[in-house]
Amino acid sequence: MKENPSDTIAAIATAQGEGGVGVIRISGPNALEVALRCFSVKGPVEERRLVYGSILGPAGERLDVGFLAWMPSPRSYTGEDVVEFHCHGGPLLLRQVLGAIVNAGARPAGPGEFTRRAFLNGKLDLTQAEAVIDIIRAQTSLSLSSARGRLEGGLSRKVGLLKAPLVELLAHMEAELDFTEEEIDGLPPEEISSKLTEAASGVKRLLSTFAEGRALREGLKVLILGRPNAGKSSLLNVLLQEERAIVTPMPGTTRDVIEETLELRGMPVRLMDTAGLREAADEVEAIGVRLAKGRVEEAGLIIFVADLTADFSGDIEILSGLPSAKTVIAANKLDLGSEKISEAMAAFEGFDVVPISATSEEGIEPLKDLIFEKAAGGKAALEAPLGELVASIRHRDCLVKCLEALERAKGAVAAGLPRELVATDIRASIGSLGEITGETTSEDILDIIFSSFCIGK
Ligand SMILES: Nc1nc2c(ncn2[C@@H]2O[C@H](COP(=O)(O)OP(=O)(O)OP(=O)(O)O)[C@@H](O)[C@H]2O)c(=O)[nH]1
Ligand SMILES: [Mg+2]
Repeated sequence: MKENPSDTIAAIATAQGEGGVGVIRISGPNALEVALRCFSVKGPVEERRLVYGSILGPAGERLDVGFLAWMPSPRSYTGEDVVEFHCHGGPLLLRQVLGAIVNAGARPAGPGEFTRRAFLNGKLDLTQAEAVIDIIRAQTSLSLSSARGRLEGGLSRKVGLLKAPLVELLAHMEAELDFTEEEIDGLPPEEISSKLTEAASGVKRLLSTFAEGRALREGLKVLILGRPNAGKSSLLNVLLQEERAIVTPMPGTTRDVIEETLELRGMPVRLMDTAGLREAADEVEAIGVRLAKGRVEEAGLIIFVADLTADFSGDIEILSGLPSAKTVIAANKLDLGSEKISEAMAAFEGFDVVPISATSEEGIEPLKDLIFEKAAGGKAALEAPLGELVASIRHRDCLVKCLEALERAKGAVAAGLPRELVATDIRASIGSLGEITGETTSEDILDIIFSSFCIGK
């Protein structure tokens, strides 16, 4: 995007569609001048107060009556002069008002341009700017809390804490490079190594929050698999608390992939019920089985439903082809087959197994706990505050790059390489942390981030 801070930009800030009130936002050096060309008001326009008046079209005709709010730089969302019009929330009306504002000298804003300006003017760092869109898109209470915590600077603070000791270490080493040995005490290699190890374990701890952060931000895809008649559709219905999928005593009931979303312990979950896995009896079923298997890769978690009243050998065969790290087993029909639990536990050794009954609903709550825990990457990972979770692939990749640079630095110290080389790697690790908060982020990356925003934000 051609970012020119001398442009004054404008966009409809409220959602598309009909609403009680619609807000149009103008930002840039000429915001007030542009606004007053299409707003007639009797009294003075005071800053940070709503003033009532008429909104005028290009020929001076009245388009609407409403309020104008003036927020002069730097105390505004973007840090620039900002003016808002609050008028009736009709889509056509709002387009006409925006047209009048553009006619008066503003340029229509691109996606995320207001937030991009807020970032460039230092009102928000990059993780906070990214959190703005996460707040808008949040579907569940935990997702929202996590985004809110990031907007409040939770993740940035965490990254800052990782960075500070590295900056200190680098400063010391650079001083060593500038002075002779008599003038300054050099750090012993063991001390540099131990500082690097400490930093690396901090980065690893932060990285371990990615599974939960991502699941909260993007939603977790949960695939229900199992042999015909095991009770997959019954489990889907119980989790949704509605009769969504057809359940019959006949094996081969479900043919298509049935997808539904639900909130599980505050986490957004996309559940996929599938056709039972077996040598299909007809072509439709065969397609269903293929579709089910095709979803394994994209699933964040697999619930494999086994039937406690049936023989487990078929299950074991299918399970051998599934990724065990992301598979949990729901041993179903507990109401009929409780005496076979220990047999099931032995047969499914190496997997997490929860005995359940989709009919009596016994075991469903423990199953939900396990799904949540697995999605978050284990119990320990769940302890991090929601606002400090690593939630996006961009953040994860920066941390991985940081870790690689720290490992290189450690290797260089161990190999007795010159301090300049160690310093270069430490500098790179600091740079990767800086990319997370946007201190060292290229224009291209900013383009990618802000292009995913809506216009008007
Ligand atoms: N007693 C008992 N019956 C169950 C339980 N869960 C499912 N059933 C019964 O098992 C039969 C099959 O259930 P479904 O949910 O249709 O099984 P499915 O795995 O979706 O089957 P397909 O779609 O054919 O692969 C139905 O008659 C259900 O009522 C359970 O926990 N206890
Ligand atoms: Mg089914």
